[in-house]
Amino acid sequence: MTKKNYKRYTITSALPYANGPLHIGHLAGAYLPADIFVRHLRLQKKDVVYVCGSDEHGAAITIKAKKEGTTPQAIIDQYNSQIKKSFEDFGIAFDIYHRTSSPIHHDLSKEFFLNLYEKDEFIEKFSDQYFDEEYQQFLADRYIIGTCPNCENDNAYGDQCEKCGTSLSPTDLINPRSTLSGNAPILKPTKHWYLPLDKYQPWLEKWLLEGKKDVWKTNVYGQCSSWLKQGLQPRSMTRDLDWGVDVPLEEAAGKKLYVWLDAPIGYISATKQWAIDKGKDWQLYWKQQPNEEDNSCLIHFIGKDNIVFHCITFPSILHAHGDYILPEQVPANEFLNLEGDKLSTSRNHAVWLHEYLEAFPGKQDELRYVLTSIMPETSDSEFTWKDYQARVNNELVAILGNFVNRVMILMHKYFDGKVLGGTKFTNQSLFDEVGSAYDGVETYLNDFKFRNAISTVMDVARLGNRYLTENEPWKTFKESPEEAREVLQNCLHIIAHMATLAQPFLPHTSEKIFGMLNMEKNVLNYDEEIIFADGHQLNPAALLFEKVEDAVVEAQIQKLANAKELNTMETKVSVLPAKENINFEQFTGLDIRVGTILEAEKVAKTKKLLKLKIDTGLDQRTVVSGIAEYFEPENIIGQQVSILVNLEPREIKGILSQGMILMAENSEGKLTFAAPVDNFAAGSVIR
Ligand code: B3M
Ligand code: ZN
Repeated sequence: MTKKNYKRYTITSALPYANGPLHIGHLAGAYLPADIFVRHLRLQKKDVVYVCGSDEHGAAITIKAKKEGTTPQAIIDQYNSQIKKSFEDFGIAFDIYHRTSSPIHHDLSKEFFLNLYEKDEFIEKFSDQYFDEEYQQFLADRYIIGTCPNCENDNAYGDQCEKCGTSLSPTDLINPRSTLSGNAPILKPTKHWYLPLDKYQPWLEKWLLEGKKDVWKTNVYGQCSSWLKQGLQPRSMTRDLDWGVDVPLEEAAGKKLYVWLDAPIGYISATKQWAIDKGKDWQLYWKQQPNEEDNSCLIHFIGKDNIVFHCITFPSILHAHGDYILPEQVPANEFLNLEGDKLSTSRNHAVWLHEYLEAFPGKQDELRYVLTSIMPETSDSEFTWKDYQARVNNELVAILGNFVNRVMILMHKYFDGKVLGGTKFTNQSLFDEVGSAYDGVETYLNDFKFRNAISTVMDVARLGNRYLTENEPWKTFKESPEEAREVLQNCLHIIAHMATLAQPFLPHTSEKIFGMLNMEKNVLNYDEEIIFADGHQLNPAALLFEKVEDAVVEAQIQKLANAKELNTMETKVSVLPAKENINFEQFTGLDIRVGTILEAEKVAKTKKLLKLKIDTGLDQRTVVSGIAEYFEPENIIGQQVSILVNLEPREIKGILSQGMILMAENSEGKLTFAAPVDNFAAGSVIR
């Protein structure tokens, strides 16, 4: 990262959609790294604001509400509080956790839109958009799924393929279908306001391609440059939706701002709210200052699926507006996998933060430690419970916890926990090594190398353990208690510095250590040498970490396996249960024949019905069949079918239907004809 000394920092973490709880992938992706970074800045007494909040708009919310048969408002209220609590539990130290449903956010988003509108930045155009006839609704991007033209993933969304990351328009999809009705949508004209990304392309090339080369992480820079190479297209900033921020134009009644227009503005509105609450000036954190040196350093922490929005779209909006600063850094992480498989909310293949804390109460730092150690900084990484156990037992318990515990126990045993005269490090090489750990952590964090940074902190614990073991105060105590005291007190210095260094990573542990040390401040200045007053009394030793037993880990592995099994069972449940037995007479009572479709036409004012004329071999008769969603009338003339000919005739939509066509239906409701494999004479008996 650029080594400039910034006057101020504006740090953001992606606003999670308030449509589900958080799992370890979220934490490792966008929140832990930001929290560590921010805590580190705060330790250095930097002026920093760290903002986040719930993303409460967009189809992610309305789709969830529809699925659960409730309102979007109920969904966002429920998940906003659950998510907020998880963040608090894990010590993610936001200055504010806000909501995009708040009035201050709606106002600011509209202001942004109008600012660009008045500058004539938008391209206004009518375009054909997908429309679900059954639901009488235009379909937002996320309401359309289809096959990705890039990687052939069958479940790509209208705005993005989550498999290959390509950003898409709904009309790019092959075989699009509506997620509301499952039908193929029709195209209908509607007016929208487009952000001319193509117009900003030359500017982006300069600012990003030239300016961020070797500055941004390679995974981020690489993605951006490949988009720019493909050439940017205008992107619509409005949607035909009934949930979101209103487009502030009379002619746009009923339309909403695109969620990816308003969501990043959520960072700014959150800062505004924080400034109101704290009596600060939000503009110092977001606006360009008269003197460039005074600008705040804006950093967005996100997961890799959000790169395009934070590196291309949002900066373009800020640039078009003109008053705002641009991100210095967007240190996006890659994805975290779980036990050999992608994390998946829908398949419940996840370690949910609230469930983790039920199983491991008070063990936030253990998870923070493991996730930081395996953070997917430059490529996808993997969480396994065995690895969790190994890292907790062999590192936190055996190295860090053990060091602190040994020193505390010995200090109490030999010296009643009283520090005498030992107000300074008396060992220069220890002092130097601890000093270089401070430099190491600093350098690594500036480069967003969280894994290296946390292992540097652990090296301080290793150093302490080695020093203690080499000097054996338990042996020297009898002959020379003063020597033993000196060694142990040097160890106390190491512990206090280690607790300071660890604070951004393991805040709960750091606090516990300072509690044991009975130190008022819970962090040191970086080069603080004098720590303890003569006669300082330590508090009793307390255990920092517990070993994770095999059984505990196995239970977690089993839990994931159970979820997997349940998931496959649920998939199978869509295979209908078997019906009760019938006897042979009942079976032979069914008169099923081969028939041929002679004519087919849609039944007026219905979506599903076709009126068919069938040659049954016995006669030519009319059958009304609910297959119109899957078959065009002209395509099925001549199709052979199986027809139940002795079904009581009945009237459907005013048409007398005589018989029933047999269809196979899969779990998704798709239909296909159950017909003879070879062409057979109409009237042939099926039995
Ligand atoms: N809510 C997407 C996500 O959770 C989105 C991030 C918004 S950041 C401004 O992945
Ligand atoms: Zn794809």
